[in-house]
Order: sequence, then structure tokens, then C-alpha cells
Amino acid sequence: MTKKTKSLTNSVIAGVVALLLFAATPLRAEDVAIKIGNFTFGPQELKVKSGTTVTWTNEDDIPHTVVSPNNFRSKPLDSDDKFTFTFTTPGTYKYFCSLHPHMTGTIVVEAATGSITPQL
Ligand SMILES: [Cu+2]
Repeated sequence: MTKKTKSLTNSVIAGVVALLLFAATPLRAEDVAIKIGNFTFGPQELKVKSGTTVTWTNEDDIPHTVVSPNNFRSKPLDSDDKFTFTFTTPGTYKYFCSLHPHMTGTIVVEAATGSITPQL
């Protein structure tokens, strides 16, 4: 094999490997965002598929937290701070802000299509 052919072969192999890696990336459940603003979680109630990552962003200029006892608990979020949690178990997750307990929200997690995960 000539030097030139070899380098061409190597770039083709690199391209194929890159393509395979790309193709092997599992399809993800759609990730969703919740905004915290005006002492409200928005949307306040959200239905997602199992495997979804939810990101809360504090858009208020005072700290808030995102707390679901026994499930997840953020640190106090300053302005523009984010908290993420990936829901892998179907069920209903009620959460609130521990600094302003009247701020509440709900995430309903449904089994992903084709999943045999039992419902809670
Ligand atoms: Cu708060």
C-alpha cells in the first residue's frame, strides 16, 4: 500500500468510525425546561416520558430552590442558576421551593413507549 493510499484509507476509517459513533448515540427522551419567575414554576405541571431530563432555571432576582422530598433537592439557585434532574421512574413528583413553600409544581413521569417499567 502506498503512503498516499494508506492516509486516504485512514481518513475513510476515521469517517466511518465517526459515523458509527453518531449512529450509536441512543435516542433521548426530549429534554424540557422549567422557568422559575415571579415566584412561580412554569409550566407548573408537566408531563414527560421516563428518561427525560428537566432543567429548572431561576429567572427571579432572589434565590429559589427545587425540592421534592426523597427524590431531589437543589441548592439555593441564584439568578440564572440551573438545576437539572433526570426522571427515570414513572410516577407523580410534587415539588416546591423550600424558601417559599407556596411555590409548588408537579412532574408526571410516564413510562417510555415500549418500556416494561412498572407504574408506581
Ligand atoms: Cu422560592
